[in-house]
Amino acid sequence: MSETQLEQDFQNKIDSGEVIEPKDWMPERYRKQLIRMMSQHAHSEVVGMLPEGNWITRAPSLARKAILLAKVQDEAGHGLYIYSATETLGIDRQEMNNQLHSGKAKYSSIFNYPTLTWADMGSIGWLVDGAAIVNQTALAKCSYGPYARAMVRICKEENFHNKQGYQLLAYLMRGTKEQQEMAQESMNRWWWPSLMMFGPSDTNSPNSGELMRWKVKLHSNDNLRQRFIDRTVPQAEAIGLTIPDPNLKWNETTRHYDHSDIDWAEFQNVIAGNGPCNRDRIRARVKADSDGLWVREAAASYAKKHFPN
Ligand code: FAQ
Repeated sequence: MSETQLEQDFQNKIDSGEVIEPKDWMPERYRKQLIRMMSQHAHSEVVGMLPEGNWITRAPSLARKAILLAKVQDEAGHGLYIYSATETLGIDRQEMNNQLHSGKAKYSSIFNYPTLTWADMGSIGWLVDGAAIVNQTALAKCSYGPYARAMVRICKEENFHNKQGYQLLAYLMRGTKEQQEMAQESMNRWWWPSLMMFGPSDTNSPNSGELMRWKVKLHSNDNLRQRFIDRTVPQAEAIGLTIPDPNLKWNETTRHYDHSDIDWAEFQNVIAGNGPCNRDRIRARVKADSDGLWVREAAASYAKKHFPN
């Protein structure tokens, strides 16, 4: 069968809602795009452990420490599921890690911001996991089977993360004036970077057209961003937090919130490697990779000896 015919059959399968599995024929470009997007997603989960890990030893109670530990551990698991799903496309984990360390592969811009106060643990859970859920609920229906299946479990866990973050902030908002101010100050810093998680605006998103045609992405960046805003504003209002956007206003005609423009220069600067924590994040990952080398070598040697086939 000619390449053109194979591509046509592939597109027909996608259009009719069939799921693509690792052994199915797929265009090389589909495979490459999935590796790019999924490996970046896996890296985000693992790099995303760093800003929260920063607060484990300083959690204000044993219960909060246990919740935070469980959350950070969940993120490691999410990284593992997505790395494994990406490996079904013919790339191994070390190669993905090398791409992260060299800067060839990106990870989410959001994790280049520092966690300065305890309230940031609430903002990450509520806003960052909240944004991740909106994006990943759609990805759970994407055309590539292993990615979609990984998303189902991840979304369940992210819902727990989201709720604990919201509850943390709600608790602070019922506390002293200082606690309320800490929560609001944290919200002020995390709101705009959370909106940037959805990627550039649709008119500036080079990968969206292809990914939507292949039903990897089911909705555009702006569409998902708007969904996140619409569901988050009433939540903020319910606990007395103010969204740091003077132009935020419910629009009766569109039935969505209008909002100010996003600072795209800041977004581009962060994804180009110049955010407040980019260098620290990569340094930490490179160190973890080299510190863990002996463990990987020992495991490989054990496996070779005891499970030769
Ligand atoms: N940060 O053409 P598009 C989480 C890049 S998981 C950095 O629109 P695309 C869980 C993009 O890669 C969060 N780079 O790209 C958690 C591309 O560059 P490239 C991660 C970004 O792929 C919570 C260029 O800009 N989630 O938070 C970003 O169609 C708490 C052009 O952009 C996922 O990865 C960004 N925000 O759409 C963990 C979900 N946005 O690669 C710990 C899966 C764009 O050509 C604690 N990914 N870029 O050099 C996606 O849905 C998509 O890949 C988008 C980007 C929407 C992120």
